[in-house]
Amino acid sequence: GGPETSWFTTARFGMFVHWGLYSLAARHEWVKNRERLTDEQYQVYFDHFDPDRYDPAQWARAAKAAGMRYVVLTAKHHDGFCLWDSALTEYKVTNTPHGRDLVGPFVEACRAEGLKVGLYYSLIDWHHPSFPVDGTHPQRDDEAFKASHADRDIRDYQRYLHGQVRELLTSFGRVDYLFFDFSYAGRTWWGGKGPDDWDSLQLLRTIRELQPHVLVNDRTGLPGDFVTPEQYQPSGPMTDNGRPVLWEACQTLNGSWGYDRDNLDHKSPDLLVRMLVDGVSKGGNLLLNVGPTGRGALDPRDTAVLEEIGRWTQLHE
Ligand code: FUL
Repeated sequence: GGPETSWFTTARFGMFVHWGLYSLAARHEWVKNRERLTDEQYQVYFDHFDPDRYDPAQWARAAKAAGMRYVVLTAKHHDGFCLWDSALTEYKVTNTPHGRDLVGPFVEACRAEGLKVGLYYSLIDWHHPSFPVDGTHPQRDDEAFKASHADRDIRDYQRYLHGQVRELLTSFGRVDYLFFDFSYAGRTWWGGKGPDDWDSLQLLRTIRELQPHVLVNDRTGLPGDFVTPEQYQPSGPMTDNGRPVLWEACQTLNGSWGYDRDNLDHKSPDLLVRMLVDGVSKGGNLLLNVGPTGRGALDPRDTAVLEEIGRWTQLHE
């Protein structure tokens, strides 16, 4: 058969993990864009990336105890840094001081706790030499940079992205879920990109061929297996042309996806439980985010909230 949806519709609750070089900067995963950092300025995080407290078994236990049934890890976010030993780039964890793949141990830890495995892959890439300098790019206002990189060909990048997705689906065993991020075709002022830019049609074909059961989200610019309202709660069951669709709201704990050290704006466990119940009552899932530190540890403020939520979900298991 095709995409396997039954686990997803009974799971209801999952953990999103945003983790990468930006976790060391500790001020939002869009820091490279927001502060218009150059590759050279951003390199400091690569040179110091050595997550000595990375313990995916602890992440998995925390997710399980909170009542979550799946975990989704950012294998690559918009900054282009890869958490696995990709053969297609040097911009990867195995070339940092840490020197070891992070995705494999993550997958094993989830499996050991009986959790489904999801991977996030950013279509946007602020490091790849062929990714056009569009309105999301950190150097978007640097006219000289733009002029000297005007010949970037997204088809080169397309080959890279397709190759990397193939790696993710052939190196770590079964993957249950893929979250691509994102098409922005409507946003012309960003130099909007859509399915032709990513060759999403071929991408989805490759995915179906390699792992037919995997669920794919709706951000490749083509319809996927589920839709992904971000940081809002839909007002009712979600539909597409009048037909019900699978959906999953993704929500932050404090408005930031990446570790944001000085952000004290956590949602309360009470509010989060209400959001979970609200979504489930409308037929949806909640993918709740945590942002581990640059050293790989869960933020104690996040784990405290997860433990509280767990006290509620355990009553209702
Ligand atoms: C957005 C991204 O730009 C954010 O950084 C985050 O990953 C969120 C889940 O999706 O579109």
